[in-house]
Amino acid sequence: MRLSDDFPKGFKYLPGYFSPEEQKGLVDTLRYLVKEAPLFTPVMPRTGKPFSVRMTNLGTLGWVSDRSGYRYQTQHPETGQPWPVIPKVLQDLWNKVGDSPTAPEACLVNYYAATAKMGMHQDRDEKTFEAPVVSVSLGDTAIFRLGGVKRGGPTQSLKLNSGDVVVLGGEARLCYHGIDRILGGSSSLLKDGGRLNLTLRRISPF
Ligand code: MD6
Ligand code: FE
Repeated sequence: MRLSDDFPKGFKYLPGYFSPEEQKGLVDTLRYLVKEAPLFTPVMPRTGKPFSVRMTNLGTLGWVSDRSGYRYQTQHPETGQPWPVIPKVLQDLWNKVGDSPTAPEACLVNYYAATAKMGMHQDRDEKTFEAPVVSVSLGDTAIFRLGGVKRGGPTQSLKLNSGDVVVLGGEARLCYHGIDRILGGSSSLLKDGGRLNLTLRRISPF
């Protein structure tokens, strides 16, 4: 395992980007938006095995997974409604750290209960990889694993605390990554515990 300050080019780790007050504000906003677009449990393509995370989306497009595959779509799979608009605070984050000339189209919202995890994956369902993926962590600390662009290469792990921002851009845009585990009870930000991860994405070419 490499030292955790030896990051691939294009990977940014911005610990404590959001202050505790900003995190509270963001959670209040999300609580309101999740009433409009409730968390749902996605299932794996073909097998139908449920994910351990629950998810929803904000923006003009949202990422979904069901028996027919992974894709971006304009509507919530259960309500049939368009996804809520991405709040200004997240648009501002994208503009500050995203190095991208256009706006994000999707914000995937993942909720991890204390036992949830996310296998190593690349984010490659987008039609362009020119723009980065910008991620925000809220609530319980997660053990994040970062690999290279090839599956099975060396990895490093880092703790993502509430308020931290991570950017996968440039040469790091297609790096493998995942969540090994959540440190349950490490934060009191979310009423019922657990962790929210927000990932801002651009789907279409500029
Ligand atoms: C998570 N993050 O932090 C999972 N994807 O819960 C991601 O899958 C991710 O942190 C793309 C870019 C940054 C990320
Ligand atoms: Fe990802």
